Amino acid sequence: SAGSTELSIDGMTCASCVGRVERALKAIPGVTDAVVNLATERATVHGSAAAATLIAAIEDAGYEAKLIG
Ligand code: 9UX
Repeated sequence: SAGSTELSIDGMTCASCVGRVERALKAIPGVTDAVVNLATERATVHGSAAAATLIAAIEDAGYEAKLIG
């Protein structure tokens, strides 16, 4: 695969938030999979999309996101 990106996400409070964020990420060209964990407030995103594009999509969905090491 083209690698993966780890993001921290702020503002998710229920399981439906997880679904919303995963759907937003999977809609981005180049994203092959996205897994969001409510408890850890992190997302693992696989594929070739730029981190800034991922963050913008999460913010458009109503959450805050940051790239983490
Ligand atoms: Mo749940 Mo998340 O009722 O934005 S969908 S809090």
